[in-house]
Amino acid sequence: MSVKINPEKDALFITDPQNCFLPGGVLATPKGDEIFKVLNPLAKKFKLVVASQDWHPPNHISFKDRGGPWPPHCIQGKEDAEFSPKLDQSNISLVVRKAFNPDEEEYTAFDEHTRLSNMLKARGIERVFFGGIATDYCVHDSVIGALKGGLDVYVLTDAIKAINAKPGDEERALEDMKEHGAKLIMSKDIVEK
Ligand code: VGL
Ligand code: ZN
Repeated sequence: MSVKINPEKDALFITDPQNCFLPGGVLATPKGDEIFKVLNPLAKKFKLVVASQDWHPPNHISFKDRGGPWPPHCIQGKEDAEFSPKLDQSNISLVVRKAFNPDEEEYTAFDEHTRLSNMLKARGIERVFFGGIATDYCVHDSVIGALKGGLDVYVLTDAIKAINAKPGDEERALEDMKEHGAKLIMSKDIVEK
């Protein structure tokens, strides 16, 4: 399988490349920082690179003290919520923050708050290539959101990492994205036009 990049019609989407989801962070994905050696060079091949940022207020509904599943993480303005120092930010031209409403969980960056699909389509984007964290939460939900928004979606399986809160979450997320129409590829399948 080889996929040719068309910089006018293709965008790279880097999901939540934040300290809290990387080794040393409160919601670390094992080997999470390995995504950067794939994504940093790849980003140079795209004209439009978008990154999302989980951006919670301190009283967010997803936190355990409010009955949610997670310890406090990605709190607005804190070190934990910053992009990893390993991420080359020089190629990123748009950052989309999400899950900032205290009473709403939001694993997708492609919802009615951001209207991201429409914005990308208005710029001529037809295909979005996904990397980032976490396969079983924000990558999965953003991929489904982008597909529902009418975009063609490619998931870069060597540029994503899972939390795996329950065994098998990663496999189920990959299967579900595929069933919804996402194409699972490796970064080496991408060739420049
Ligand atoms: C995420 C758990 C909680 C993610 C965000 O970015 O996948 N996971 N908040
Ligand atoms: Zn979160």
